[in-house]
Amino acid sequence: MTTEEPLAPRRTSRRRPLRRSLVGTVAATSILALGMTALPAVAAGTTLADAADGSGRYFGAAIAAHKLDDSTYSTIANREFSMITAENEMKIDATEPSQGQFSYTDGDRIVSWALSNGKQVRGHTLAWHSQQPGWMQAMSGTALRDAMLDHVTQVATHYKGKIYAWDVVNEAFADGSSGARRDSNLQRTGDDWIEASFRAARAADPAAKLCYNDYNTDDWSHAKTQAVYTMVKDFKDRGVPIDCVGFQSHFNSQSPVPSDYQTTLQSFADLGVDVQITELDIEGSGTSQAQQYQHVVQACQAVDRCTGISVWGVRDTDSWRASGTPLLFDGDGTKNAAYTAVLDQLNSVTTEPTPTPTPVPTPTPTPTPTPVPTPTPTPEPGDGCTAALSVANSWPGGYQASVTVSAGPTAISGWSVTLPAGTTVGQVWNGQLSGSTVTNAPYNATVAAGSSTTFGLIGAGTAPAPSAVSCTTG
Ligand code: 9MR
Repeated sequence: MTTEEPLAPRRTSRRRPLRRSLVGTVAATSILALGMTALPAVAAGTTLADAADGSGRYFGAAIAAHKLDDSTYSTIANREFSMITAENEMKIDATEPSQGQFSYTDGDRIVSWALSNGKQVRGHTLAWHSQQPGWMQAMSGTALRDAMLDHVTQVATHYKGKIYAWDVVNEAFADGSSGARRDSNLQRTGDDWIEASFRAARAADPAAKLCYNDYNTDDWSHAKTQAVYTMVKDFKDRGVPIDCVGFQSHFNSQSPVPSDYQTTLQSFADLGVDVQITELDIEGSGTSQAQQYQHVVQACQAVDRCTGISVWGVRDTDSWRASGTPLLFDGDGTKNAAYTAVLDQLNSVTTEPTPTPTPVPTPTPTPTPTPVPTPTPTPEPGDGCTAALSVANSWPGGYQASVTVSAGPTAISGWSVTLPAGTTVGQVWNGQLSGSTVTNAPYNATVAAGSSTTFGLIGAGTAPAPSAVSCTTG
């Protein structure tokens, strides 16, 4: 057990690039100078966030706003975690206590604490049968559907640009063997309430990853897992905007980590979505708990699109299941055996840096030729980018399409796509609509030479032909 000490805020984590310091850089450079190909050793991460960052993943936790004043709590949270989820503060009852009156004080506190300490934020959650305010619980039908979509739009807009991923819809499937949707007031507004929520979230914050999040979906053989899989596959097939699936992963002796957990994560990832472990806790203690934690981390590491793991609280005493001591820190803030197992497992997998080509030693220094400046090619009007439209889904009176914007042989730093005259567009994501022109969003202006980016739209009437859209740069 180690006593906790405050450390400086850690850096923001990003997927894939290795951010940890390299041990013995000087020695490694000497080896390369001698023409050998040994890679520099990577320093082991000493915190969960740094250790996870070694393979480009995040390690996060659920945080309660009122506990940030507890210095033991906030010191551990700041030091160990790179992704923050508000445990309750961004739920529907917290953010819209009266219809149309939004309250963001506690959610904002968590988001600004996270961002000012160099962390990212998972938003939890926009549409859920539980923790609804009284006014919403009393609603049904079209009024409820409208209120739900307004809630999704308002909250996602408020936090726009600050959220790594949203749990757009939480826990929409029934437990047991039915494979059915969970009955709820939201479900009774129509089966399409989930996709409608995702579309509204995409329109409000196009840069956030949009996740479906649930529990008891860890065992690949369970009906609930299969039902969620079928829905995600259908969404991908039909172009419903979904980017990730969250596995809450609350485990105990009645519901242990399943042996096919990795198969589950991989199967979802193979649908073309990221997977994330979003609310991990495992009741128990000592070696048995440590081994189960290690198994979970290992399963995530084995799946390339498993982008991160969050535990549901900081210390055992902070947990919604405190009596089961399910977390990585004891009540007094000391690390437990599971902590060490997780840290060691995270450190066992790193994304190696790309080896630098072995330099050939040259005994006599050769004068360096004066570099001849390469003129920057000026793109000709119209040849800097091309655009093609593809219909993902259509229905009587409308359609959903994606438009791929491709750069030619020169990188572009801004683009505009003109839709044919008469096109009526209701919604655009990953782009900004003005009249019949869609220009890049701030985050997808740059497209490398030969690469492409995509935006989406929902239109009325009949979709334009694939080549009826044109692209200009700038
Ligand atoms: O940890 C949360 C607890 O403080 C709340 O009382 C509870 C109310 O529903 O929600 C807990 O968090 C839940 C999460 O939002 C969704 N998955 C299950 C979590 C544990 O119940």
